[in-house]
Amino acid sequence: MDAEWKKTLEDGTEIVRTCAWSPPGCHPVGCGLKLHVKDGKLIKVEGDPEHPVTKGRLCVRCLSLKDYIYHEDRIIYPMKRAKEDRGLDKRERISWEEAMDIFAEALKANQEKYGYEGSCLFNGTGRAACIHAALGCYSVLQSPNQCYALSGWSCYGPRCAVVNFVAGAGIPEMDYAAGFPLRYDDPSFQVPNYILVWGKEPPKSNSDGLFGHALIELMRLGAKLITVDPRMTWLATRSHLALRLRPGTDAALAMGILNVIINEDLYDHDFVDKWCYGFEQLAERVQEYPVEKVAEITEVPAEKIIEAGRALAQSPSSMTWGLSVDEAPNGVQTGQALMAIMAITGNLDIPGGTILGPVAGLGGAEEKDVPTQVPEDALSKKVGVDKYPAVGMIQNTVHPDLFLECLETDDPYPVRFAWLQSSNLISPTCSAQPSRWHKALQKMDFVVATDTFMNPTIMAVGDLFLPVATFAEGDGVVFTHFGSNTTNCSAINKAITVGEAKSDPEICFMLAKRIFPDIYTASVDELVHGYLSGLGAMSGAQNWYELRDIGTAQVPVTYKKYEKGLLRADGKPGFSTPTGRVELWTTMYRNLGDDPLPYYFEPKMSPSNTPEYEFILTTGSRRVTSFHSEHRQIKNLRDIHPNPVLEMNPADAKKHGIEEGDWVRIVNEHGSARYKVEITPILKKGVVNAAHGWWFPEEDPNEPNLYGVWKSNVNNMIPHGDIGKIGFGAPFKSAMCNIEKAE
Ligand SMILES: Nc1nc2c(c(=O)[nH]1)N[C@H]1C(S)=C(S)[C@@H](COP(=O)(O)OP(=O)(O)OC[C@H]3O[C@@H](n4cnc5c(=O)[nH]c(N)nc54)[C@H](O)[C@@H]3O)O[C@H]1N2
Ligand SMILES: Nc1nc2c(c(=O)[nH]1)N[C@H]1C(S)=C(S)[C@@H](COP(=O)(O)OP(=O)(O)OC[C@H]3O[C@@H](n4cnc5c(=O)[nH]c(N)nc54)[C@H](O)[C@@H]3O)O[C@H]1N2
Ligand code: SF4
Ligand SMILES: [Mo]
Repeated sequence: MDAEWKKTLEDGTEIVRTCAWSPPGCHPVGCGLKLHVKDGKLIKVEGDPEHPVTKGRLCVRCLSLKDYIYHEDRIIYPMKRAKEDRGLDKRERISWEEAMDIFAEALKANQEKYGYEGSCLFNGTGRAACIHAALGCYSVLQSPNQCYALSGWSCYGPRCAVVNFVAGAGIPEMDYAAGFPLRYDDPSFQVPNYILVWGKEPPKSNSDGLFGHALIELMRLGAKLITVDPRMTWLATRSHLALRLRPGTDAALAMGILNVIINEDLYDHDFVDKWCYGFEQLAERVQEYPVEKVAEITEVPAEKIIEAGRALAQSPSSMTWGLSVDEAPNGVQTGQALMAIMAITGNLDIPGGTILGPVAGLGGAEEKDVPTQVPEDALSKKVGVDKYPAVGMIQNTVHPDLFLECLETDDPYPVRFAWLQSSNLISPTCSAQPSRWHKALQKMDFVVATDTFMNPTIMAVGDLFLPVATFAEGDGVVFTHFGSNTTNCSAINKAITVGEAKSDPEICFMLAKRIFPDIYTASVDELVHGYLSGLGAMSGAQNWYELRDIGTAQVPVTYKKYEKGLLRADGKPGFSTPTGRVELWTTMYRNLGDDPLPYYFEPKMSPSNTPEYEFILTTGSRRVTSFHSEHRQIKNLRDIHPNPVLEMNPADAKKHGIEEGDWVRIVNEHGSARYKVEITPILKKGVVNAAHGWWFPEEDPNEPNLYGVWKSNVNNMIPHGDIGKIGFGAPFKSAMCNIEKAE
């Protein structure tokens, strides 16, 4: 890459090279951008052709960045509202000085009354903010209660737990040569024969740091896809095999594929002998899943299951697994079986295979270089980790379902100070049964929010609004896969200033200096860049400024790390598990009270368990025009998808006399929601797919309407607490419902 991060043209226009993260929302792909700035204003955004992975490609959200940044509704100054005015569209501009005073006084009052554990911080997903959440929660609030409120911690956390327990490693990802300067031409890389794309739609989601377009590049080089998805997605139509399963039956399908690989003796005997533990027990368990039975459970034809097993045994083959593994109470078993497929076929950590990462969490360990931490006695009070230690171990946060119960009942103790750091949880986003969270949050003595726009959650309960900078307005770092299996680490460069908005790390250190003036004596700028230098260390750069000059540092993959002693703390070959091997029979599952071998169970709500419902309800498949509840106010994005859509198969629609564009009400025992029907053959018969994240910025913001947040709130139909044994996974991708025509 060009060594200059900023250039000035003759007419005074500055061109700032940077990489994207959030806000506005995205996962850490870190797409390369060139921001054109004239007279301090962003005038144009283009892709950076020099970025080694994204090579100038951008999606519509980054191309709309200007509209987001300069939107008339954006809040760019600190605001306060009196507690008695909660739920009313009132606010008053204040200075940062006053805002910090209000914050510090409220926190102090809360700590005096309820202790360090009496406060909490909510973070959403995958954004830059989730990396900084630990700083805000553990170092500013000194509270143990960092909360990702999605029932069953159903995003990324379950997959992290699976790999950690099964292979003692960080998140696995398909090899797409992202860390090599020569990319696919690197002599050590091999194009995979098959790529298993499980419950994931990377061209739309670019999730977890995977650049979705890489799948298309690999297809062009000859790789064939096997997609596992109830919807016939764009990728599925281009797949060698499209396995259209019944939602929620993933674990059964994975066991069926294992049955084929083992019974047809297609597995890699050498790898299994040297590096796996519990193969005999797994071989016995898969006998309970003959393909005919699996075909019946999953609705995937037996011959396709057989073909998938035979294909994946052709090494190198790889896997990329998605949110559908997490958003199911049976998900950690699905993940365990998928890891077993990759392991016994010898596809782990080989060129063109599924690459393992070093262990590192998303929910984040405490930032050790920061001097203030949670006091020991408060740390041991983290809510819910006694019952679900896996969540505490892997994510280092509270257990979301138990935290809601804690807020509702004050058991084990009252929590009365909340920081909505990056979550709009009462919208159909980061919660099951958001109306319960709404009520629970109303009990707070004080709520501070750091965000870019007003949203239903902040409108309902926020007392203080601290305006956050977009990624174009502050320095930062972005690394793929949240530091776990990172192939690229890039600098985010401040190009413009908008109002008085500050970046998340700036806000954290401003507050830290206000609360602990004797401890944080350096300037905010020094504190922020010292902290960013630490976060960017995996790039190999000495400090953040060096990373800025590099732009995007590639972190080359080392293959077969298990042979080289690179996965274990003691430097010995093998895996960082109790047996030193990939545990097909998983000690940690057993220790946590679950079955050590993978198994399938029918979802609680399913055609056989709840026959009163006609449709399987899956939700939330991504659309490029929005990130969860974000972007609804950006006109050119909203114009593409103006309404909350329910996808329905033509035969199902016909049976109910429903026509394209009709409004319907989806209903179950937990709630109901209003949706506009899109009739499409991509959806399996008997399955409907509801979009999530909907609220209506153009509607009345005041309680009880709250921008219409309850109208199309599909999450009110997802039960609270229907989670897996070790605390992970909830049925966001496989609930049940009936459908009625609506006005
Ligand atoms: N039904 C259903 N519900 C789902 C899902 C589904 O598939 N189906 N998916 C779930 C998943 S996987 C997730 S992760 C959750 C997401 O849930 P949330 O993370 O709560 O998503 P948002 O509602 O977009 O809220 C994020 C808020 O943070 C702000 N924000 C964005 N980036 C930043 C940042 O860097 N800093 C700060 N301070 N603020 C920022 C945004 O403006 C927005 O208001 O939704 C879940 N909800
Ligand atoms: N544009 C955009 N990108 C995003 C987000 C966004 O809101 N907008 N959100 C981000 C976040 S936080 C996340 S976690 C990721 C998620 O991104 P992905 O991991 O790609 O997951 P989804 O898009 O939720 O769903 C992927 C596919 O799963 C299928 N599916 C539904 N039910 C099932 C099932 O039971 N089993 C199987 N096997 N498949 C099923 C859906 O049809 C869909 O095609 O996306 C991230 N990227
Ligand atoms: S995936 Fe799209 S929104 Fe996300 S950083 Fe890349 S171009 Fe921007
Ligand atoms: Mo997510």
